[in-house]
Amino acid sequence: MLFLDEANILVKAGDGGNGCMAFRREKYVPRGGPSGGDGGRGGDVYLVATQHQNTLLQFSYNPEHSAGRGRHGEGSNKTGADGASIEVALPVGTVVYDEANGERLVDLTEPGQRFLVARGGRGGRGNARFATSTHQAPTEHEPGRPGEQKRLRLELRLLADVGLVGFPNAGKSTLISRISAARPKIADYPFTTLEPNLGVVQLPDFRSFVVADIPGLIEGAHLGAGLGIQFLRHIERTRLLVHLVDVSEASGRDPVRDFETVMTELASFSEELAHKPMIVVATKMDAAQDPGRIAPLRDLAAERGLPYFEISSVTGRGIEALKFAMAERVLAPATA
Ligand SMILES: Nc1nc2c(ncn2[C@@H]2O[C@H](COP(=O)(O)OP(=O)(O)OP(=O)(O)O)[C@@H](O)[C@H]2O)c(=O)[nH]1
Ligand SMILES: [Mg+2]
Repeated sequence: MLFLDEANILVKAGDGGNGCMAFRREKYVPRGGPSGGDGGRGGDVYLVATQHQNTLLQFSYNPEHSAGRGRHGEGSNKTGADGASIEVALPVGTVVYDEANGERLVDLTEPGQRFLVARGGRGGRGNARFATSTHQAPTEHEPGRPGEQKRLRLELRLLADVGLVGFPNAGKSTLISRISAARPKIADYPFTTLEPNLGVVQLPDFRSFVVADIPGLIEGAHLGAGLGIQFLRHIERTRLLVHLVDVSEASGRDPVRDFETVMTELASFSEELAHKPMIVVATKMDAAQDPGRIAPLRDLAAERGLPYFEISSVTGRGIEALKFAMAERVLAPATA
């Protein structure tokens, strides 16, 4: 299954500055030599691959990226300053196409990889450049050349940063629908989710991460019970698992037992998966009045040294705190 994130952006390199026409003013000389300086070069636009972003979401708010223009030349042979170049940071894994002809321009595979995507325009020459022994008072001067401008299509294959695991009906799909734009099917019966859903979670500072909602696990899943465990490969490369446990009365289930069962199934897929960083979440708190169901799960999490949260996707309780706890564990610091 391929989840694609896409964005279209416009990159504009800076125009070159115009060449200047000027003549020296000298005492007693009616017309001095030509002194018009050249225009500065326009800035370039580079694409740079970064590990500090993992979606293209921010480009829907910010589709235009322009480098600085070159300043015009001036008298006294003053060359205009060059325009400032800019770098557009894209997640590692982004493939960049030129919209005009569909050409694949670059595949950003390595962190720090840099690609010159739009070249700044050359500055025009000032009239001082046109002087020769037989042409001592040239008036020719050139305009700056325009900077390159391209419409780009960006494509990124999404990989999940966080995997939601738990029993069927634990509230995984409901949670992803609360924290992202994903709208998976939600229903009051087990195995509602048959295929993984990915959702992009956005933070107020425009950072984002990807959460995978997968089918529920039951006892014996590694032997094929329920939907089996093959779909766990979709969360194999995540950095964090969020383990949802239904603590409501209506479930009639034993939260600690559900937790242990899911852990056993994870371990039978791979030890690595079972030992990934994990957050334990007690779900459906709005429908849980019995502290006798909640406390043992909280204690178990504490015993194992796992962070523990209580949420209700119905009332919204605990959702924001959980979201930030996930972000903290999968995102690099904002400044990096
Ligand atoms: N009261 C209450 N009900 C909830 C809450 N979260 C989910 N539910 C309900 O629990 C049921 C199961 O929710 P889902 O989100 O489909 O559960 P799931 O874990 O995705 O289930 P599977 O896809 O079958 O593995 C639905 O009827 C939800 O409306 C909650 O916070 N409080
Ligand atoms: Mg589901």
